[in-house]
Amino acid sequence: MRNSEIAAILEEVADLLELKGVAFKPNAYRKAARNIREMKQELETYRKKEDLRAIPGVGEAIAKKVEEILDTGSLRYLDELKEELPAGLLQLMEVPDIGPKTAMRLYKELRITNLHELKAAATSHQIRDLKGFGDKSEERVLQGIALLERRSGRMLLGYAYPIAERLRTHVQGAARLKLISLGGSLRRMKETIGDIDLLAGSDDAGRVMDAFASYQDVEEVLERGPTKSVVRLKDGTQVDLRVVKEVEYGAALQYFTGNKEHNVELRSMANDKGMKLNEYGLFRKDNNQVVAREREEDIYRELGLRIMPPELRENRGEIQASIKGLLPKLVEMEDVKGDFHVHSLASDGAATIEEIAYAAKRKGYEYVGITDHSQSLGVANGLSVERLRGNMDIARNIMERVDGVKVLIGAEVEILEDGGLDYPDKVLKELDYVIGAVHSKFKMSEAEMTNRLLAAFSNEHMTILAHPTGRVLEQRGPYLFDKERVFQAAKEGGICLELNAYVERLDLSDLDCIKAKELGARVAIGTDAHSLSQLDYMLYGVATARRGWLEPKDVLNCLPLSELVDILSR
Ligand code: DGT
Ligand code: CA
Ligand code: CA
Repeated sequence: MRNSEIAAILEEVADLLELKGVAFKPNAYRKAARNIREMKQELETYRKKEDLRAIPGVGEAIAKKVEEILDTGSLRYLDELKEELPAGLLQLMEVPDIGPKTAMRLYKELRITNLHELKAAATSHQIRDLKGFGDKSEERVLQGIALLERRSGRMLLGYAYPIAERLRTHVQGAARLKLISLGGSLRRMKETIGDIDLLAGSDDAGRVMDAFASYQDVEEVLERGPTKSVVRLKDGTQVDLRVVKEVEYGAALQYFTGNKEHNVELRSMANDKGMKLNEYGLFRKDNNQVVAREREEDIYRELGLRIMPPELRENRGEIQASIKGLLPKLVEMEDVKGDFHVHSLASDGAATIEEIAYAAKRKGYEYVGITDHSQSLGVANGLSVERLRGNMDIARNIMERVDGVKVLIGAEVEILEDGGLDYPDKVLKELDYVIGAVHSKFKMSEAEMTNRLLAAFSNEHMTILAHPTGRVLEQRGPYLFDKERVFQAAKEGGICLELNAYVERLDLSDLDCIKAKELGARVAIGTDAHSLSQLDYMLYGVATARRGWLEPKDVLNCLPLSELVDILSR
């Protein structure tokens, strides 16, 4: 470990302490970091002869931490601090120009908790109106985000999708097109997107390219050709548009939807049948005659297949299932009768229970579950028993006034280190249902985390396990636990596994949904919305469920209210 690396760890500690609002300590860590950085001798050598406490600014506590870093290469204290704060908030500070103070202000004043929300706020010009900010700083924030995105390379589905849909709608209208679609991983609704692909079918490609380039958010046209254009949008996103002849649209759409492995499989099937398949169509090998190309389903049909939804096209058995006529009838948005995971103003949400109830009603839901955080989660303003009871009263009151939608009173309750839940049983009993959640001590061993989850399952009030793996897309991997055992136990105990639809989570993932279904555990989709607009994240939850082969019978939200009651009370 070099001195600069050790200093960087201490500076990170200082940032996090500052973010938490701790006084004095951050400066102590900064001062120690600065002095260590400026030392001529490497600490590794220095400590063999001298006492670390002889370094200016390094007292007993910091010396111990430096020793731990030198011995182990990391610092447990830093890991613990990281666990206490929303992962997204740490990522805000990776944007150049955003330090802990700014991050905290963005959090407090605009309720921004992650890069996605920061980008949305900057794009809709909310940042420039903050005191001490302006057009310039807003612009720099956007540039900083674009930089970070280029570094990781992949965009989140929930971020890319609305951008692509708006652009698609614009091109469709401006060029008066019938045939236009998202393509690639975005059409397959994959959780992260490498680039945005659009495909149009038109015999007047010039008009389509003009419409594309004229979109208000286009910053620069990077490439413009007869069949393909590439633009960069103001927020840094890059979009490809391909235009093919109308008669070739189906073949091109099939090809550019992918995925690649799915396509390779289809090509080999075509080959076995004496045909060849490419982006222009399906042709007979002997005389090059066109077999199919106008419509996607024609291509599949001529290969002896039933067309399947794009979400399944990952070469995970969908081709075999299609041959045998065993494709699942996937869950759809129309099947969804409610949302199980919504935060209100009482904890860290932005809307009142009443606003949430009306928003759910407008969505045509039969029910919506209010699930604020429990008492131990201080950073998210978790509710004491007293405040929780107050919230229950408010919710009951609203139910009397708002009809046509049932407000379920739940809570997102911390699963403590020993697997206990964060409210006493008699309080849990008063709730309609309980979502148990792990938000702390992610670094337990696999055995410990498995026991922790199983212990939580043994509480009779536990209904749903929130974001079961704890992963945060592009930020934090899942914690360790025995997935088979836990999913199996969920099935046996009648506990649902959440598919958290929050764009940064999508947890369960598609593959985890497949596993849950295999083991017979039911899935409950919850948006984890912290504002009314985030109720729309249901789309990404349903998409992920579809990628996980889930059918309405596998998903708790597809049950009408009348059938829900028994399950929630277990
Ligand atoms: P991404 O952008 O990394 O999230 O993933 P995709 O699936 O969107 O991949 P992309 O953008 O490279 O290409 C779009 C589609 O074009 C892809 O899903 C399938 C098709 N494709 C691309 N390259 C090949 C290839 O080498 N062979 C075949 N058969 N299809 C390809
Ligand atoms: Ca792509
Ligand atoms: Ca592409």
